[in-house]
Amino acid sequence: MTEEQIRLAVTGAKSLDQLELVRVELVGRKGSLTEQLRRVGDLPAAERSSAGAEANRLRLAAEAALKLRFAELRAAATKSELSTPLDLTAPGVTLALGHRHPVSLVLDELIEVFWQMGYQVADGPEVETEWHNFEALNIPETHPARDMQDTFYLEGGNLPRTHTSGVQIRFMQAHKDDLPIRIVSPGKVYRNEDEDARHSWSFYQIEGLVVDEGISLADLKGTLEAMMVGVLGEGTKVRLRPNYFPYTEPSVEMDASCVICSGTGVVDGASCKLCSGTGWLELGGAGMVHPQVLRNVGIDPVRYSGFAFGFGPERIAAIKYNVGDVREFWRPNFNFLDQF
Ligand code: FA5
Repeated sequence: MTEEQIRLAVTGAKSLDQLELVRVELVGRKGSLTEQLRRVGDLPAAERSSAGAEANRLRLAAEAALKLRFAELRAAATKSELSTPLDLTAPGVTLALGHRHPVSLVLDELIEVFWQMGYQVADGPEVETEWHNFEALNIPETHPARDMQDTFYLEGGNLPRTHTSGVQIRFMQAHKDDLPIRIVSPGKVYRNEDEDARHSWSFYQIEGLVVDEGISLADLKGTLEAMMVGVLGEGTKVRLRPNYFPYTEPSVEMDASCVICSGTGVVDGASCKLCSGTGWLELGGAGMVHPQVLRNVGIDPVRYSGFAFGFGPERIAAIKYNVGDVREFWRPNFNFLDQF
């Protein structure tokens, strides 16, 4: 190919699209000038130097011509765009507006309830140390409670947190000389789960922690009641059942009265499907902070006591919006999500 042929090909392009085709044909990965340069290596040694110089010269000439033509065509395109009259009657483009995710809606409502009770919102890292996630919460390496929260481990021994309870530890460590503490901490957690309608491998939790002098189980129950009435509505009742967590003593499981059958277990003469006829919905764990956990972070358990709780907002959202499967919240299904 001669320099003249290159010039003709480039100036022959009448639009930016055509010019792009010419560019690919000449200097693209499989373009003729690129090939020419590549073939230089196959020539006898005596010819290589002059053939290489010629191939380079043509390639540089092509690139310069392409650059010049690009500037000309761009300027022409801008000029023609500016001279086209603006049609003010043309229909507008509808912008798709995003909206809050149902789990965020529930978290916001919960935070609002706690904010009114004087709580502050605390944050914690999603990648947590084993010590904060387990050991400081009385769950040593060999403790069977680790099985309930099986997870993935990262190099160096850290892990994607399995619950938000590690934030209790971090916050108490940072504020042990600045009591009382009243916090909630929403965030994502990760577990190696067998997924089903009530379990996904990554989900949200909202943790709560209060530490002060004279805090009792009655304070915990009153707080949980206020929380559930705030999110599920007036008349919602709360029931505490004995449970076990290594970091609370005593530990409880909290049930709220069913929003569908109002705690009767019966709808239209049949057993309520949402609560399986029990009248109660299991929503989270709670308890009085274990004295050893207070000691672990340097707080005197003789003088201070506290309560903590951890809830799953997906489960609350599923109940509030009557969604049968918590995994639905995290599928990329806009038909579902656009309902909120
Ligand atoms: C805990 O995670 C404790 N850390 C809660 C706690 C905090 C107890 C403070 C005492 C003091 P549990 O594993 O039960 O407990 O989870 C708490 C809530 O998270 C459950 O009630 C449920 O609402 C939600 N949850 C648990 N696993 C899943 C899952 N796989 N998918 C969706 N939600 C889940």
